[in-house]
Amino acid sequence: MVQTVFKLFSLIGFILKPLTIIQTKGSAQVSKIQGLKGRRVWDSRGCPTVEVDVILENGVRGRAIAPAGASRGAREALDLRDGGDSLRGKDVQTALNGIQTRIAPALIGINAQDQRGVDVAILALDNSELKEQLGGNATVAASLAVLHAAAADNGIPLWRHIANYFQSTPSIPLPEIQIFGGGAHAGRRVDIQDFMIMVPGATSFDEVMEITSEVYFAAGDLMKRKGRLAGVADEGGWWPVFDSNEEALETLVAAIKLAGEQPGERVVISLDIAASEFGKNGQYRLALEDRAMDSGQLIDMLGRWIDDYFIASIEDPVGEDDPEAMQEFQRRYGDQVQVVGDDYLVTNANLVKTAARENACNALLVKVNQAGTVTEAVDAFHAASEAGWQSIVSARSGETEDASISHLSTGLGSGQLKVGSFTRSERMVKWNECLRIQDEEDAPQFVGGLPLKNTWWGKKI
Ligand code: 2PG
Ligand code: MG
Repeated sequence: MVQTVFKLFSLIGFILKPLTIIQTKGSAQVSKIQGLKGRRVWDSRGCPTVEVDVILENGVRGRAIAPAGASRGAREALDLRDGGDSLRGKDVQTALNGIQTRIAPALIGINAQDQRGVDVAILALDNSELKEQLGGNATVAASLAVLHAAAADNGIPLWRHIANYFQSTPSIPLPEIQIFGGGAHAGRRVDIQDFMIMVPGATSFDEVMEITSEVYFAAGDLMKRKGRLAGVADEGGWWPVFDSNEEALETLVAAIKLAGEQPGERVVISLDIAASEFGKNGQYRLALEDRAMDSGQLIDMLGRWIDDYFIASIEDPVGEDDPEAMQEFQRRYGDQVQVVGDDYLVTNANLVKTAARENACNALLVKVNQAGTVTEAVDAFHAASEAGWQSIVSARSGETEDASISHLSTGLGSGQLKVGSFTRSERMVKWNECLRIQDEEDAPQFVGGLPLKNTWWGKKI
């Protein structure tokens, strides 16, 4: 009897072993981490930030840099800064120290191909809710650097490694591109933060770039004609010299027309209201217009804008502390526009699930540094997909030459990518990286068209 059981086990082992070998020969090979090095580098606003180099035992390397937000959600992973007088309190020595003394020792010897295992090991070091001990800037740079090293180790592009590891269908995303900056990215010259365009009518990523270039410079020409050309805001969009928030929308529509496009045909408008920046407890104040309003009045105003200005997507229409108003906005306009949660969801799978249950949004903004690790960000993306939502992978207002998000958006097949405007290299590096990905032999398809049913855009085509 014992012998029969033993034979049975050996037989099962005999069948399973080759399968295991096939599996480990693919993406699951063992590539141990030999070391991690953090260093201070500088971002697009001239502020210090964290870069991490990972080296594997076989000599393969990976590198990533943490971005930094200016309009930050209250529940996102902490951007750990030293405080004090020097460098306006923004130095990152504490975060770097955590990388050297805690993250590196914990990751050495771990298989870089096991991204979830790596991220779990990082999380085990800091059980505070917002990664207050290590800092989200330290954890995100470490987590992303490992992802890069694993891709390099497999000899494949990062987007392909992401698609393999997370079992997704890659695609080249539809960009969301800022034409006018505002809010916290433009000294609060206007209240609304991002005035953007999308080109869902384009047939290729190249065509999106061309049309965006025409619209961007047409907007600059209009500003010049009015004597209002005053440089650019943090993300490269034109500095918003306007008398009202709505004037920015009027100018954007005029710029689309001046560029030879009919608004609502191939080109639509997308806004990030970033309402938490000018409102609390359901009370909002548009400083530019010296106008106070409650949630209902803000929602009414945005509804009118949707009707008047060819808007297809609105991010954070009300404050992150105003869930009833989010639900109300989604209820009233969720079948007309993409309702995106950024500060409201902070790339957190649990918050996405709650919002899906409460029907408070229909799209997620994915920022890896809000979550703090790659795995947590991808978990949030999966939660959004399960809810039937769209996802937009996004940069921060403080950026660098790191183009990981172009690969993340492509690899996950997120459908949309937001990286700021159409000038300044910390932005262009991300758009240009998509062009390079598109040129690869086995490049994925461009998704095109805003995949929303029932938007007025959708009704039009
Ligand atoms: C946002 C981002 C990018 P920040 O709010 O979506 O525009 O801004 O990185 O400052 O949070
Ligand atoms: Mg936002």
